[in-house]
Amino acid sequence: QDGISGPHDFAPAVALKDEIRRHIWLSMGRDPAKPNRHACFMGLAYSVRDRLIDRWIRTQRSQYDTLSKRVYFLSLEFLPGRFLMNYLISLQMVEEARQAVEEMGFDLDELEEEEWDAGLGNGGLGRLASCYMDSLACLDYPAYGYGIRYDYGIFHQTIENGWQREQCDNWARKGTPWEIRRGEYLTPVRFYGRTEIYTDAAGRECFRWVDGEVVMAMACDILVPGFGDQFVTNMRLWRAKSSREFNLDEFNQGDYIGAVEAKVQSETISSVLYPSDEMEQGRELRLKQQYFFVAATLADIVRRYQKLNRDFSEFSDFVAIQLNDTHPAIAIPELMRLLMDEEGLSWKKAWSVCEKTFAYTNHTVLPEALETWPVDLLRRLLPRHTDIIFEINRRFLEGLKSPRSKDDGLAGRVSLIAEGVGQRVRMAHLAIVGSHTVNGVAALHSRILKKDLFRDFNTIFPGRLTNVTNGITPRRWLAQANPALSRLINDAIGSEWITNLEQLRKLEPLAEDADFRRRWIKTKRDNKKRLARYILRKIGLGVDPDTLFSVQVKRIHEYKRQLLNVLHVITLYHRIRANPDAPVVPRTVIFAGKAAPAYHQAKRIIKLINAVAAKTNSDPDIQGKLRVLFLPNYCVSQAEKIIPAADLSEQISTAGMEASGTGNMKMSLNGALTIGTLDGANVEIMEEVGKENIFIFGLTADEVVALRGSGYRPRDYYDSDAELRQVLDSIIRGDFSPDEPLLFAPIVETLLQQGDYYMLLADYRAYVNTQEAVGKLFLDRNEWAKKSILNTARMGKFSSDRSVKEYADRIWNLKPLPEIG
Ligand code: DL6
Repeated sequence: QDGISGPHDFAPAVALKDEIRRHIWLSMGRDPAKPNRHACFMGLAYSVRDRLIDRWIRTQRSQYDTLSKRVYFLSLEFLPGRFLMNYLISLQMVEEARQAVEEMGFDLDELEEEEWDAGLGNGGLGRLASCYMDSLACLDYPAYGYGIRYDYGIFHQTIENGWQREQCDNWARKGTPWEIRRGEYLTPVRFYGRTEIYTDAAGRECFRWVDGEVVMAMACDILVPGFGDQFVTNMRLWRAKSSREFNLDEFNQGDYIGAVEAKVQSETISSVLYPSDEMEQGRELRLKQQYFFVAATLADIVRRYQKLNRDFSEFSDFVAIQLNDTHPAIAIPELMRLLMDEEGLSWKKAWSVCEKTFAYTNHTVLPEALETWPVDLLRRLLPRHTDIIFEINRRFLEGLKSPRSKDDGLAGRVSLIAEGVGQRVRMAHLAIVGSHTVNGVAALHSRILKKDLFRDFNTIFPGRLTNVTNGITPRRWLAQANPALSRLINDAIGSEWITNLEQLRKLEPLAEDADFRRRWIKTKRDNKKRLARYILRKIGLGVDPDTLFSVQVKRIHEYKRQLLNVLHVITLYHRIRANPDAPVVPRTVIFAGKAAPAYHQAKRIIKLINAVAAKTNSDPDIQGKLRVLFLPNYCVSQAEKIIPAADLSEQISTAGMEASGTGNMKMSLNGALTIGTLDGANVEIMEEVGKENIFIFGLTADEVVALRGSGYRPRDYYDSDAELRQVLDSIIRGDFSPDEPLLFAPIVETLLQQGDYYMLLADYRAYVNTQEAVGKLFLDRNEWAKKSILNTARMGKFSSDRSVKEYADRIWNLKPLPEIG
């Protein structure tokens, strides 16, 4: 039937080297006799892609044959990073590829560096989406990711004179071999216009959305293979293309160029990723992006469903849609519109389909990150959806008028519409009301949602709120990022952990094995040497792999408290200066992360880190004892180099504010010990690894709330702690900015004059003391190694395979596909 027998078509009849050459020749139009490194990378990439496409097509066939239910994962962000090594590992052809390119005179690790990261996300939320795609494929779930194929991903960060500068990330400039463009799948998406009322043939009053502008959405598929089997799924990312129609008015008035300009303008919809995370970005273009990808996606989903020839009442038996945060929440009124205006369903029937189809994941409790849209803007851009949202709200509030919820303020609190100077739509409320399940991303976070942020909804819809703790894929975050540790683990317990992370438990007894510990320590040291070489190459700074590598890598945000880490560094600096002969545990303190371009305080914190680094690193008294550095342009491929080398993982957010964190899981999986607050998934990491194998400090989430309630006075801490006072005074005095003494005053002001919202001063002493305990333990290399092994061994829970299985069982009601032939 298929005429393709599978992977045997590619090997060994034709050697991989010849395939690469053939692609260099015929796909790239270059002379295969003397390829450069880029050509060799592209040739290899196309050869890998051939294999994936073959499996992908067979996976698709199998999905059609089995009429399986599918999940659609809608996310405005995906952060896959690089693809090559991930694909080679999944196809289990790393060594074959290494040998083939070697025969052509290239080194596979160098070829890997040819690839630009696909940085189509800001941070945790987008990377989580990519980890989930990987797990969905590995577990053979019928699933598709849907998002936007941005021309420019997250900006490229450089550091100039200590300040962050942003450059555009033209990631696909040299062409990307991985995407499969679907010129034939052009889906029209409408904006603006008006709602028209008409009477249908049966005499019923109906609505339709007319006029306005139409933009076309072109599908670009990027393949996502499972590990070591035949299953391949895809992310479908949409690009905006202008529609064929001109603005007829302009055209007829002879303004041909004006008409073309308008068309070109429409393509900007998919140009650029908005670079703020945890910050609402209320711009019209952003709302256009959201609707653009949602409309194209739902059209695709409905088209696929209609092939089944079934009634829409069965829609949710075949379709589950996961909303990754509220960014795609406009999908709820869009599905209502499609079902009612295009398919003729009644409100009641359409609403019942929606409620059974959607589920929503919340990723933040920070008020500034909760999306709301001005009704005026929404009505202008999406008039029909605005009507539908108001009707959803009317019916929802109507339904509240039961004795159970006779609470005067309730309607105002839960309404989808916030009343104020101008009305705004609360997207989280829309997402909750239109979904059957709402989840937080770690146990603590979900508890906070239930008892605080979404308390009313938890009463109105009992059982709707739940938790699925985040996870990370072991394929990328251990097998790929840390080949040395993977080999050591494989030698000891076999390689089953790659698809069943609980297997790492078998390492536990080896913590007591002196020989294993020696090899463990050596592996970490080799990774630290590798990172040291990278640091030298990137910023010209030498670091000593025998020092304690403390690592804080994540977006720069005040709630994540990079500043608390800096206050500790300055404390150490003062201590060493005051007592140069006292023994110290030498440290290398590594920072990396991007600040949102308009987040001035975060950018000033980057400048402070660099200023402190410049001062400490150049001070002869400090040599060999303390090194501080900021690595520019944190991204997935850089994370893959840093994380395996971390000794200490800094997870020090104000308790209650980090929804989960996933860097905490990645570092612990790679044998780092955590110093952290009881926040997000740190709580569960502590439960898994054991209290004795993690350094927990500071206020709990409840204590933060209580202290805020009882009147927090940061100045009391300043007054009563001489060392803290010395640190803050040195910043205010301009010790780290002698040319501009007041440069960092705004930072200290937030702590002393503006109430220290993130409670750094309250946690300072506990943090510094806990860091001392860390240092002490680090001197005992064997004890440290035991705890390091136990951290890795006990990370099974944090595999994204576990998270995805929970979603499939408890939220999507989804079964894996039978094995693909
Ligand atoms: O759930 C993924 C990730 C969490 O691990 C982080 O703790 C959380 O800060 C992040 N949230 C966002 C919020 N963006 N929005 N909206 O990125 O999600």
